[in-house]
Amino acid sequence: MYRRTSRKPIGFIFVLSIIFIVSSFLLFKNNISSALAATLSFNSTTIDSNSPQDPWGKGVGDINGDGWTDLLIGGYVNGGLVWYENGKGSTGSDWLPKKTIDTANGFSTDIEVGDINNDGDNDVVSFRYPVGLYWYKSSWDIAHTSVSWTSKTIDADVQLHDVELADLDGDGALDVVGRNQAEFGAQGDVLYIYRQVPGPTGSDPTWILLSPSEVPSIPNGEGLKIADLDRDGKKDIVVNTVWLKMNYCISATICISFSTMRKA
Ligand SMILES: [Ca+2]
Ligand SMILES: [Ca+2]
Ligand SMILES: [Ca+2]
Ligand SMILES: [Ca+2]
Repeated sequence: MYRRTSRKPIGFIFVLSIIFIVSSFLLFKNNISSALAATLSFNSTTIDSNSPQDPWGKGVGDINGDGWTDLLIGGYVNGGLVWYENGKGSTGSDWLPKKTIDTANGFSTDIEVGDINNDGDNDVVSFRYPVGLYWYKSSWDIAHTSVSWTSKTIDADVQLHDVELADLDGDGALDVVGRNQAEFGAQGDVLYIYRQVPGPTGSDPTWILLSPSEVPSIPNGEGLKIADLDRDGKKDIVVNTVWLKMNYCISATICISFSTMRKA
């Protein structure tokens, strides 16, 4: 007796499955690409058509403490050191006209914002070419609508390309780290670490430059970042191919020490 055999088209189902999987993957990939393309679109906006000339110095930070990030520009040729208030915190406009921090020229490649003297208002740290590292003390009026600035010298003789602020020794006061660059005949293999020694209330801090024996040597180059890489609560220093693990001891004799950690 002839008995009809029911054969499942396994091969056909397999091919269909492969087509489905590949199609799904391509659709997913295209959707992701489209989403990324949409996310990564940028609009160029002119903030100031008459900005300081050769704006080597660029920085961001909340100068007026309204929760909105403001911009800072330092002119090398002219225009001085200025800040642009983010108007979202006041008028609702994007950016307010620049306000001058320092009319001097020669501002170089980095600007940082932080409350150096712990009075509750952010200050500014920057440097000029060929030499000079400064912090600018902010003084606000009672209504906190107008600010004046006083230039304070950290090191009049150092030449830098990068600067960062962090409380390296855990005493609650911001310290300053700087580095030059390997190009243009300069050397970027030295870290300049200035530990802040806060003054009595109302007076300015002093700065202690750590000696070469207290700071590990680093490779030549440029660029600088500070972050707590190993999450031990102590800020570490990152440069090319190396990070310096902070081991501070906070006691009657405050100290800073580093372990050099090279890239694996
Ligand atoms: Ca602001
Ligand atoms: Ca301050
Ligand atoms: Ca400190
Ligand atoms: Ca750490």
